[in-house]
Amino acid sequence: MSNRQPEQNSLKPGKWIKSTCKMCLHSCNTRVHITDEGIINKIEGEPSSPSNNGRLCPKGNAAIMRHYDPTRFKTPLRRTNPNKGPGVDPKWEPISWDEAYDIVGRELKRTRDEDPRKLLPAINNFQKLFLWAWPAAFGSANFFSSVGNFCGGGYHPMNGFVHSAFAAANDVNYCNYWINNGGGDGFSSHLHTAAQANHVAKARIERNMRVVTVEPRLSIGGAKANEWVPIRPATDRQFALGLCHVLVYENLYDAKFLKKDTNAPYLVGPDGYFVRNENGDIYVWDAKDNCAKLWNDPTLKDFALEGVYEVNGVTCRPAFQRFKDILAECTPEQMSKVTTVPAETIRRIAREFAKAAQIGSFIEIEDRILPLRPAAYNYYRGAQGHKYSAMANQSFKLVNFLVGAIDTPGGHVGATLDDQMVEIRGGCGAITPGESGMMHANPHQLHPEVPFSFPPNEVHLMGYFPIGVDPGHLAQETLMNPEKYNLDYRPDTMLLCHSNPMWNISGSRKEWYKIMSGMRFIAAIDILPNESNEWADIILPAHDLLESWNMTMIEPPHHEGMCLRQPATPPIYDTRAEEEIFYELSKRIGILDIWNNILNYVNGFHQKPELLLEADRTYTDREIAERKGKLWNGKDLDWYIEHGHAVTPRRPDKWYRPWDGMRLHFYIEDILKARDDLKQKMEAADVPIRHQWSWGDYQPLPTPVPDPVLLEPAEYDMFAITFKDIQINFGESTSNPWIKDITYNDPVHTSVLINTATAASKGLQTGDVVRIQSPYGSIVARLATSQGVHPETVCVSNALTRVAIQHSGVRVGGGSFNDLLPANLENTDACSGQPETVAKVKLIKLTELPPELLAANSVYAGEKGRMH
Ligand SMILES: Nc1nc2c(c(=O)[nH]1)N[C@H]1C(S)=C(S)[C@@H](COP(=O)(O)OP(=O)(O)OC[C@H]3O[C@@H](n4cnc5c(=O)[nH]c(N)nc54)[C@H](O)[C@@H]3O)O[C@H]1N2
Ligand SMILES: Nc1nc2c(c(=O)[nH]1)N[C@H]1C(S)=C(S)[C@@H](COP(=O)(O)OP(=O)(O)OC[C@H]3O[C@@H](n4cnc5c(=O)[nH]c(N)nc54)[C@H](O)[C@@H]3O)O[C@H]1N2
Ligand code: SF4
Ligand SMILES: [Mo]
Repeated sequence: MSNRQPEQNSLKPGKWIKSTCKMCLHSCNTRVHITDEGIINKIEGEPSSPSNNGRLCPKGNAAIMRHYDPTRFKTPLRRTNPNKGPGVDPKWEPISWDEAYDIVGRELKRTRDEDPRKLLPAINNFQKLFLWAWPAAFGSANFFSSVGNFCGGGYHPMNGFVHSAFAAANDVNYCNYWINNGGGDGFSSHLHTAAQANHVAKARIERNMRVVTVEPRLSIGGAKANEWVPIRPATDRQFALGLCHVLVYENLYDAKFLKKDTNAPYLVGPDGYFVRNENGDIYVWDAKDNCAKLWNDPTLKDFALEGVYEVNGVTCRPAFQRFKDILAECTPEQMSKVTTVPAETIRRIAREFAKAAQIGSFIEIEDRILPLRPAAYNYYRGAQGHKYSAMANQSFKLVNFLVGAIDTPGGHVGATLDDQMVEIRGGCGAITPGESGMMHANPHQLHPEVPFSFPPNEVHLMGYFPIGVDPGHLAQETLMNPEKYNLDYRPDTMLLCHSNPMWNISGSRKEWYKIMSGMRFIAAIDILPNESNEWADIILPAHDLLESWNMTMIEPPHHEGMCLRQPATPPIYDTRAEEEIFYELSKRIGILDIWNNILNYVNGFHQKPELLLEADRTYTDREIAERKGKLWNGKDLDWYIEHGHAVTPRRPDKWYRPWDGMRLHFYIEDILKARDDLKQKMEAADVPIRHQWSWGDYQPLPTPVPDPVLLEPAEYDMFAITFKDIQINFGESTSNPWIKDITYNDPVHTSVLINTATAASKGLQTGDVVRIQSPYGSIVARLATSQGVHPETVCVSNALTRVAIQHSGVRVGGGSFNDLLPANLENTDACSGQPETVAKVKLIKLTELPPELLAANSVYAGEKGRMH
């Protein structure tokens, strides 16, 4: 099956070129057929790629329809309508590039001269991570987006702590028992979907790998799983702690691994810090000699994991015992009350998982004898996107820790963001030794820590999140209450590139619109109209993926190597490459040298002097791409043009236990250090907001404390959740005719789904129109019922969440899902910056669709009175 070769099924004569998809942030290798007339008429998966193996998802094929989308931005545009608002026609007027650059360069320079912090940037192209660094060259550490934070606020720092990696995934090569908790991995979304779906399917066919999907909704992954476990939203941490309880209290854990490869035996004092000698070395307890010893004492006979001891007058216990104490309150029965998952199911899954993990087994791979642990707990956005996100992430990791399945064949394995950066730069993702035998923890996977400042330099308060991912949504909180946060400046300029914050950030649209209205100047680099760039003063139109150059690292987990994007046609409109636009703006603002310097650093070019960018020159997308390719394997662009990619299976030494000989952080003392360091800085600067800071969010081990969303008033008796799907990229690709065709004929994407019995108990039925009301906002939708939904859940597809914009192809839904979510401190993890992404809601039946939803481009258009 995997050897199937794509066939030339195009009738017209032409040629194939090799390239890389970017209809989502992943990077499937493609081949593109271009007719002799220069028309792109087919895109297929590139068969030589071991990653996606000649396969694509529906979005990949549909890139053609976006390329030829008549609504694409075709020239630079200037707004002529001074009135701005959602859905308000900017009355664009085409202008020349010279004029556009003059205006944007002048306005950005003015802002920078006044105060660079006045710039709110939203630059989100995942295949060109180096562009994310441009605001640093400008002098602004603001971040006006939710990218990386809505999905991975706690996820990325926790992967940094545990694996020194950006992400993580189960090892499909050996795993036999795959728990999928709130993530579409291998089925519909997350890490390299189209590739991973193929590998997961093969593992199931060839090895009978069992898949257990834990989700409030019968997702694609749930429907295809061996077992679907419906769970109450925002209670995944409690489910994982229930599993941990069983693994620990039934002695189903890998004691050898915990003693030898983790800090689980390290002794912790009552303040949560490790007990150290005067040199800072950490104590453990020798269970044989019954005395305290330093962690590296050569006479150590057996590391105690349990017990309470006294060392130098301090009462202490091993980190493992601390966790066991927490777990005493996490019996399956107790966790069942929170999660609604039956206690016997939690118990059974824990036992099955431990059995499948084959604790004590080994496998030889490339002359290394490695522990084999073919069972792993995988999770993502849905499971971790909650207030106590750092704790949630750690609880999922601990399920893997307990059976020894961290970075082992078959287990849960760290995935780096870009191997190029890891190897060359020695930066994020690098594995280096830390103190007392532990691996150095590396929570900063996207950019270096933003220094603390008071008054705060960043409107999203990044300096107050020493181990978090930029909480862009907090800009609403601070800009609406600037005195409370002592903001000593007001941003008035926005630069958007490949980002749609008016769609992607949580919080009230009304408030966001006020913030947008307050901008003196907005420029947007984009290819299509969206909810955010319709507020722009100037549009700088970019090439699309079929007419530009790029070089990007293949998405993890199982492969590595660079992927080339090359133009299939010359640009069909008067557009420019993003690289060129940023260079031209840098030149005009006077930061060209800083920008080249930063590019050298973030791309690792300084490692090979011949690749270094000169300070006073501009470079094309092609030149940057060529350098990145050379840095990886020394091959020039011609080689990549011929081969398309340098993708190979991931080297096992990078993939399995790259930290061998160091101990992993089972217990994360660094979180307490970060808390106390921040506390001390806030005290010293007398930051008033410190009294409202949720210091309790910083925990070295997870607890079962309920997330605030669970404590909303009882009248909000259901949970609204949102989700991605294989054919849609956020809500974005729903303007594409091929995608629309498969999306808007599927009740999952034309109506919100609730459980059949719940509907009956509320006197609701399929076809009814409801207002979905949270304590923070509301949306309107048509209902459909299904047994594949947890009884308390309302499922809102991203395809229903677009709001009125200047793109005739976008079908609007009944409002922005993110209006239902709070953008406040109470619902943001003070440790990681993660916002809550589910909302408590109540359903209010309406007698008919509001008139605006009967408009021609609404999902519901023409559906008045229609029943599904
Ligand atoms: N096809 C496709 N692939 C993508 C993307 C895309 O838009 N489309 N986006 C990319 C990006 S940036 C990201 S961050 C990843 C995201 O990848 P995922 O994490 O897989 O994406 P989501 O669909 O947001 O969330 C996963 C699931 O969580 C469920 N869910 C919601 N709330 C809860 C909850 O409280 N508990 C549990 N257990 N489940 C819950 C939803 O039903 C959903 O099916 O995907 C990446 N890949
Ligand atoms: N309700 C809800 N909100 C969410 C999510 C959700 O699932 N539901 N997911 C969250 C997550 S995980 C993330 S990461 C964010 C994502 O949020 P965004 O990054 O804003 O999402 P996208 O829609 O992928 O991209 C934004 C815009 O990029 C433009 N674009 C596309 N291709 C190109 C290109 O080649 N060049 C340029 N210059 N522009 C291009 C398109 O106009 C698109 O509207 O949203 C978050 N917010
Ligand atoms: S998963 Fe689909 S859209 Fe994303 S890169 Fe692969 S083929 Fe393209
Ligand atoms: Mo994301």
